[in-house]
Amino acid sequence: MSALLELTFVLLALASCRGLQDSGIDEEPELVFQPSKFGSLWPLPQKVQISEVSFKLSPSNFQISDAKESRSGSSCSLLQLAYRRYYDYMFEGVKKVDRSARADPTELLELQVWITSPDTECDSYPTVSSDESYELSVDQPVAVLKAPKVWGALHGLETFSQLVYEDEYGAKSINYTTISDFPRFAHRGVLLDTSRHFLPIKVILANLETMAMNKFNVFHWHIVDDPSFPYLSKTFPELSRKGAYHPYTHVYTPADVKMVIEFARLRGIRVVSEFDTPGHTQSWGKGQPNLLTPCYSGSKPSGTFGPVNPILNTTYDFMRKFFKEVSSVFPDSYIHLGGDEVDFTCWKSNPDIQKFMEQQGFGKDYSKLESFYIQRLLDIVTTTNKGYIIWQEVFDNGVKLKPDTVVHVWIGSGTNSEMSNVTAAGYTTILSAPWYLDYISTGQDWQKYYKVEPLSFNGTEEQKKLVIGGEACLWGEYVDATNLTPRLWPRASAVAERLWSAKEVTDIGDAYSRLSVHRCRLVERGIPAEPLSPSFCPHEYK
Ligand code: CP6
Repeated sequence: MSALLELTFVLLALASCRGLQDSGIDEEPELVFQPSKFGSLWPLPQKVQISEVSFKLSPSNFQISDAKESRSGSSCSLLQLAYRRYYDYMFEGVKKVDRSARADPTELLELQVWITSPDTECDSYPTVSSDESYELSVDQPVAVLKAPKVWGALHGLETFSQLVYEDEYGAKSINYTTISDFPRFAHRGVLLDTSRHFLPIKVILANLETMAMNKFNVFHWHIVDDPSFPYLSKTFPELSRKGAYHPYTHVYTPADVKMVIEFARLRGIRVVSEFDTPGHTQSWGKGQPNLLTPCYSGSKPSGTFGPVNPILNTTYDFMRKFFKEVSSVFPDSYIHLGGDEVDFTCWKSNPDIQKFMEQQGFGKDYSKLESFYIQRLLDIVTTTNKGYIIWQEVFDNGVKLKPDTVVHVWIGSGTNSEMSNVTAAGYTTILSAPWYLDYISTGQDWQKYYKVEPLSFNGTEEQKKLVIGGEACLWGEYVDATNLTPRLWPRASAVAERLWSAKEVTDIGDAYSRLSVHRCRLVERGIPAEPLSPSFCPHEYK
């Protein structure tokens, strides 16, 4: 189906259904569906020129291959696997008839992938400073995708696959196109929470695949929390044996974790694990006696437990061993250490903690005790040679942080003073406050996420450079395998474009047109992404 026909269908759908206005955010003017001159590209590349001239693509003649000049040979399995994935996405369901006859002169026969830098990074892990840029030229006789590193090539393959459409006779086509592209922000993440509900590996991998289709590059794995501890630790196997929802079925074994990390790497995605302490740790207490603070009721222990006990040496011995393991299991150079929402009630009730507070001269200020714990934890993690990310409270409490600490802002609006304060203090920052996708309401709330401008806070140019990106968060209280994908997609796609595309890309009508088609593409690729409005997808008629 041609892009034009595809769009006509959507137009018809809109005309026959006047529900769009009702389904939008109340004060929004009605979005009129107008085909974007950028087709269905999502997120929109930095520079795009698409001409009217088109070429045909046939499954039997078309191939993706390494350019002769490419610095990465056929030995780069990351690229070879990506060629296959994208070939399959482009020709899904199209019969491969053997047309050994000459190709049509207007046919595009090849996409050549040319890695230009001597160190292609084929066998490395992506990092926050990876070069993700690429240049794509779709022209006869061959299209060329040029990228310094494999990471840009992966993004370019996704873009190329998004340029392919069906003409009115069902033949695959692509227009003469020139694209030059790179991300606006280096850190573009999605947080999934596998503690409130266990997420089967299959669901995590499907999410990583969808992240790649949206050029996200960080999977923030909020792997454990109060309700369950599904991470199987080799050093402390009791943690998941007692703390997981089920000791065998609801755990991530070392092999599972490896698979997630490799699947993500092959798509240019970093896996940043979060082991949140000292709060949010109820599940840790089940398999690690004496780790949590016993709460008191009057002069007696009440039998309940609070945050990690910060006054025992054994706590720090445990953390040293635990984070030594974590730092070797997860290859990323950052670990997220949490530090959010510490409830002081239990600490206040405990006489030993009260005594310790007095000895240390902390008075009644329990945030000083929290800082005391975090300070020691940061020193421990520093010895593993990892950088760390912490939730904003740790900064707010005045903990002494290494200059390269990343502060994750989750409270307030995008324009909040927290962004000003954190960057004024010289810290690198990630923004999540406006992007809590577990919060749902009726209507097109993707527009609310889309309209956020991450750099709209008060601050100097120097401060704004410290904002390395953001994350869409999908907390797991009401999310499991049954509803994760439609709740996250395509709403997270709005965040993806905000973090990738140029600052000036803010036309909500154009975004709506492209996102509608992008959402149909996700569904066609097997991702059950929810609809934006009353509409239908062209593939429903195949
Ligand atoms: N779990 C953890 C959560 C939240 C946080 N940390 C959270 C708090 C408030 C809202 C949404 C999520 N569920 N560990 C805060 C970072 Cl509105």
